[in-house]
Amino acid sequence: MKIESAKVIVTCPGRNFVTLKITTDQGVYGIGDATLNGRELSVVSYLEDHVIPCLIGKDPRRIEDIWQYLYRGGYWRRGPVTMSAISAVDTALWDIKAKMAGMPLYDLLGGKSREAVMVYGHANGIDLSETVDEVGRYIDMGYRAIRAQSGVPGIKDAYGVGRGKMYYEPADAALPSETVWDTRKYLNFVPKLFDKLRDTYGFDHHLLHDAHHRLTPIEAGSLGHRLEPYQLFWLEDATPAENQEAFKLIRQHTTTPLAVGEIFNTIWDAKDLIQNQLIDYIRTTVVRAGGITHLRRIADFAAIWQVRTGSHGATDLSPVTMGAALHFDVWVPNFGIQEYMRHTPETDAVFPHDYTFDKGFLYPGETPGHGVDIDEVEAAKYPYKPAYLPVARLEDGSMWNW
Ligand code: EZ4
Ligand code: CO
Repeated sequence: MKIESAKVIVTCPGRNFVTLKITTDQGVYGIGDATLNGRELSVVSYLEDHVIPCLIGKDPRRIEDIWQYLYRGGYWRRGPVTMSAISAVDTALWDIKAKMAGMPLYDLLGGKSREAVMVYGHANGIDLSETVDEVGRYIDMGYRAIRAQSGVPGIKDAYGVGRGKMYYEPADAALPSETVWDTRKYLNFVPKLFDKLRDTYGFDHHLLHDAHHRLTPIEAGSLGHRLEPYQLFWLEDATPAENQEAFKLIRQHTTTPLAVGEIFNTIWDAKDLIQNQLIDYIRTTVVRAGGITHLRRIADFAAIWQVRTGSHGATDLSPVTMGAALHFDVWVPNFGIQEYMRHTPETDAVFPHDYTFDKGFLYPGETPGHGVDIDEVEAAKYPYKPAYLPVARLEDGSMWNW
């Protein structure tokens, strides 16, 4: 059995997605997501110019060998462009193998460990009262877990308050838009938000919050401590994690659970955080951290230290990643939670899929493979449009972390 052809499909049904489709000489095909928000075309080139020529003629059943070939064989290891490309190949090959076996992907991984995947939705509003109302709307829709992000008095473009409510989308401009950030105003506001949320809705739902890399370790420790009365499910990306040791300081000051890892590419980005038990949830995803093959390795390592999974699932991760992630989630023993942001109807039409939402849970389907396809005729209707994430500056003009 051989890989006969492979192609990259770029489409923009409201936002850009990059998809790899691998076809075998027996007619079976598989697809993988390669979308890297704001840097999409670099992965297109990496795949078309440097990966696809090496894949043609290889045996698609040898997933592990192909993974090692692209990782070790590339010499230049790791990084988001390389690892998103490897992820796309790996996801497509698992899709092919599961289709050949006639099994949903979760059966190939070892079968279901649970019946359903708990997801968290995104409530956001321009101010405290709108955000409180939005959380109520998510509770009414059946969500068990809700992330709350709010506009902050005195900060015009706080993270998490994008255009639109049903379909939050931060990559909004042909060149990066500039936002202004003020940590003092933010730290003053966030405990008030969660105080109001618990006061209004009680303690039966999981509440989450994303600090989106804005704080220093000691600021994060202080915020975590002040949020303890509100029993968050997690505080996400409290501080940048290039320096994994930075989380020691946060841990010394708070028992608020910590999550990190949506921008991580390999186990090496998370090794110290996990083995020193500096985090509670690892947020690596199928598309960013080397596909099913590598994500499984991270999860098994994390299980030793009682760190659970909480995969990234924003709208820039295509339905292909969502579908594959659900098969992974329903199998992985140390599952924690899955992020879920709805895609637009246009996106859902480009990527027909069989996963379903019911009462706060997502369910992978039963069709062989990961259950997500691409409609190439639909995809061709939406040509690529440059779109960047915003950047952030402090009030004095210094660059900060968006
Ligand atoms: O900013 O996916 O938890 N979710 C997030 C996202 C990220 C985007 C970046 O492409 O932090 O909203
Ligand atoms: Co995040």
